[in-house]
Amino acid sequence: MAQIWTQGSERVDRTGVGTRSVMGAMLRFDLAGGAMPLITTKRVYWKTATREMLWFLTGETNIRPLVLQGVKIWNEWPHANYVRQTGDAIALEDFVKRIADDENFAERWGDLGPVYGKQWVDWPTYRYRKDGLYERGDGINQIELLIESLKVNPGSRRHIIEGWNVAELDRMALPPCHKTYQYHVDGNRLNCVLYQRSCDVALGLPFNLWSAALLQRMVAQQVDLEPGELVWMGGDTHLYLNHTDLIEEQLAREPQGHPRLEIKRRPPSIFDYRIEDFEVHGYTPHGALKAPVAV
Ligand code: UFP
Repeated sequence: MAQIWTQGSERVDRTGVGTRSVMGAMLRFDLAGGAMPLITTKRVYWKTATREMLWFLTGETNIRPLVLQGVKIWNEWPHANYVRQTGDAIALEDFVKRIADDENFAERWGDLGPVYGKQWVDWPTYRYRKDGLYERGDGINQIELLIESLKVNPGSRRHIIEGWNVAELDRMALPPCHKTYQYHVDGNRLNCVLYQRSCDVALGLPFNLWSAALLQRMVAQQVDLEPGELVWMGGDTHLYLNHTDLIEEQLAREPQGHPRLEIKRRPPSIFDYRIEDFEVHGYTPHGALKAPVAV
């Protein structure tokens, strides 16, 4: 954060807010002993990030299940889309309440398009017919294939989950940021490299790090390996110019404590985890810091 804030180049970005940004960044974390990259210089709502990860794994792309759990992180996008398309300047809170109360409304306006969940567990395929036209084939469950390939062929260099489905980017509310996960078996340890093409370091990164480590822990548990190293790699790694207060406050704070994640049971499959399965010990962060998300 300090490096980007002092040395990053200022650029105009899609949202019009403006950022300071560096291209190409790396962070490494050893997850041995339950250690987690859970930021302590502000409170990170790890349960919210965990609920989002479990939602990805269901293949769901509608915000309604998140809204019903009180998770707000995706609300801005369908709201902005609704306002743009209908011209109805409904307040965000009222929009979200309608998503919760009205299933039909949610179906029409709560979907984010084929984002992470869809691509991870149901990547679309096409079958060409004799007449030259094509029809939908069965979707590909990348997560299931990953678990299988880690078990059957641990030495492979092809253990990848990919979110960047080029053909469907234009239908996604937001093209995937944490787009590529690659796993690597080293003895009894499971390592992971995450490539994130675009990173809002103040608001996005704390979530993205937690979630990547969480997924790595779940995958490791399912294939009977110990969690190893998480290597995070960023493309456009930036701080928004309207996050100044948060950034300066956070940079003035000292990290404190060593949070650990306990997974309390071993569910029968990667798709069977529940929020109650996760407990964090030793998390004593500084207070929460708020800043506006650039939509
Ligand atoms: N962003 C993240 N992490 C995420 C996510 C979004 O940092 O998991 F979904 C940020 C990065 C960027 C913006 O600031 O959201 C996406 O904008 P763009 O698509 O223009 O890169």
